[in-house]
Amino acid sequence: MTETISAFDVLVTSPGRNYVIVKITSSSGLVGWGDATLNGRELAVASYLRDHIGPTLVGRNPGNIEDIWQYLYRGAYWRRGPVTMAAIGGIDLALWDLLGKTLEVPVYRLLGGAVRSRVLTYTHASGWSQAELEDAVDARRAEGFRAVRAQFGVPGLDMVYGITRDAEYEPASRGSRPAEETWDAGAYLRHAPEVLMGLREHVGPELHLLHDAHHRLNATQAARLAKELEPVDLFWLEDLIPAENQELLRRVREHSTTPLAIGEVFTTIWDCRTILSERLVDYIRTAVGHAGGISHLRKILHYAEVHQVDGGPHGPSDVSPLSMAASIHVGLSTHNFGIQELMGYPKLTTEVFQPGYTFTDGYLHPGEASGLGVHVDEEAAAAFPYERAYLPVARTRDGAITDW
Ligand code: KDG
Ligand code: MG
Repeated sequence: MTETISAFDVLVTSPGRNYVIVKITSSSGLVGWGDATLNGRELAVASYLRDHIGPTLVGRNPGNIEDIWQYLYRGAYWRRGPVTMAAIGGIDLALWDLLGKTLEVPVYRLLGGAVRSRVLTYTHASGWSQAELEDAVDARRAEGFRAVRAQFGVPGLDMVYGITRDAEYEPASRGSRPAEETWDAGAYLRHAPEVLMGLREHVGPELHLLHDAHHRLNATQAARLAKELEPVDLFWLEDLIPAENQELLRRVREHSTTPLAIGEVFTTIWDCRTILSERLVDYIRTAVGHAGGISHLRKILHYAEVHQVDGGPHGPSDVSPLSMAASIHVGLSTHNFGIQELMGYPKLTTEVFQPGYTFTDGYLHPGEASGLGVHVDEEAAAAFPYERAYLPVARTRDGAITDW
């Protein structure tokens, strides 16, 4: 007898930070789990799932993953956008997890099998001063990482996104409204080359160094930074300019050979079209959950492969361990997968998510458990109710809001 979807549920939980989890139960009693978390907008996705699209799935064949994807995307009058695509992504992940469990194979085998034995990963290190940054990078190296994203303070500013003196860094802060920071692109541009050159001298040539500008520069500033950072030999320079203006990256490319990465806020293949077809970046950063799930990320990566662009999916703490696992399955089975971000999670998350993927010697492996290989503890999830939290906003010195 053909399997059907017998129940569709959404869990919102906050074990250290907020997550939206999709639960799909099949008529044979198996459960597939997916991640639909959208940092700072979690409840909008939960409502989209619960109130609008979840009820349309009950009774369908959960193995028709591509048809369900097309039904939810093409069948809707209102397409695209982060809420829609995170919701579709959560469902897609849950369906792949369920199919793997039904066939008793890990998801990477359903995607064509392994094309590599392990997936290179990078993590974060930050320090306000040069010495603090070097200590933080050394600590991550000692844990086995071969690639580290380095963020640092800027003289004259009180706060800079991505830097903390706390032991555990979480980009979204709890409270009724976002924190506000001051941003000064000139001060940052004067400081960044010196810090990153110093860091390169400190770590030597082998360690991969990455840096993220969080879309805060204009095209002229971006070209200047990329050019000045060439001697640092970065693995990539990320999110230089606001992502909507993809054509402006042509200016940056004309002036520099520093490898570029962009795309963590893109949600469909159409958002990536210009930068991929013109090879305006070296790495595309779309996240498996935010960009419509495994089914859609694979299409983006295949399109990137045609243009010699590699994948480097987003993996901060707001991409839950379910998305992290899915991304590693995609990484193991997709030829042009370059690197996976692994920021790490607040300690409490392991009470809700017990992932089967492993980290060894700077590389990740998804494991051999059926499906995505992440156990979700529903009782633990219920013990951590949603808490409002936001990413900060930044203003320039005259008080105007800056780009993210
Ligand atoms: O939700 C978005 C943040 O987690 C994001 O700012 C982190 O830029 C980020 C990154 O590269 O991980
Ligand atoms: Mg980033």
